[in-house]
Amino acid sequence: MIALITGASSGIGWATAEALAKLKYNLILCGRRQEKLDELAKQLSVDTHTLVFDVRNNESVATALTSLPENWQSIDVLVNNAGNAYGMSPIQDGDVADWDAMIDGNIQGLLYVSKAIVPGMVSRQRGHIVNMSSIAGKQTYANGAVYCASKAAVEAISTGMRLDLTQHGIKVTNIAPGAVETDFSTVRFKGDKARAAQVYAGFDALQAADIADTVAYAVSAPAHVTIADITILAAAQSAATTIHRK
Ligand code: 8X3
Repeated sequence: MIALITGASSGIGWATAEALAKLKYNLILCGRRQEKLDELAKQLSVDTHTLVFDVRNNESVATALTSLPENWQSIDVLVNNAGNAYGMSPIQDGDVADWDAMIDGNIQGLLYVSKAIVPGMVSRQRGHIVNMSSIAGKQTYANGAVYCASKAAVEAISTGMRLDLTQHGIKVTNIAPGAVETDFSTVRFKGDKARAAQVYAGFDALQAADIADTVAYAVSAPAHVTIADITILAAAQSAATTIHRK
């Protein structure tokens, strides 16, 4: 069985590669940094194929994915994990370049990759798509309008994909994590590590492996079961921005 993971060079994507390798999936690892993908591939005990592209560029996505060797083309599981948050500010202060980056990556990128992979699943009449959404796709919070909107779009796309693809034997799982301690907040706050650390201070945040376990659970469900939508919060978290800190 073959799984393709976008955003595999760090965080949830990296952990998902480890979890799916444990399930004996051979893995197509996609990301923007070849050396990171190589480092990940080296420690996995399954066959791997690495692809470097930016999901925001449809031409590179299409070129990379149509170049897959024949024995890597029958993808069973697509994990649309690549995505990011850039900036956090009230709407009137938002940076247009940040908005573009979030909309291009989190929405268009997911669509471009899906466009390259899903037709093959339809022709094989089997497959499983796992879309990485966020609690932010279900609950909009202050200073996060565009990030939340991009993840709300992922929620809608997951629902739409399920409506269109169930008849073709394809399952769609939407996963909505809460506060996961990765470099997510460092990227969001443009490298401000102290500010990023505050996000995860005073409680046990989710770890990338917790989300990877959920992906593994969803793809391991019996043939007659679709895990459609899972929200995962840290135990100390009750809503997107409501966290009980010590
Ligand atoms: C990341 C979760 O709540 O920080 O998608 O937006 S949150």
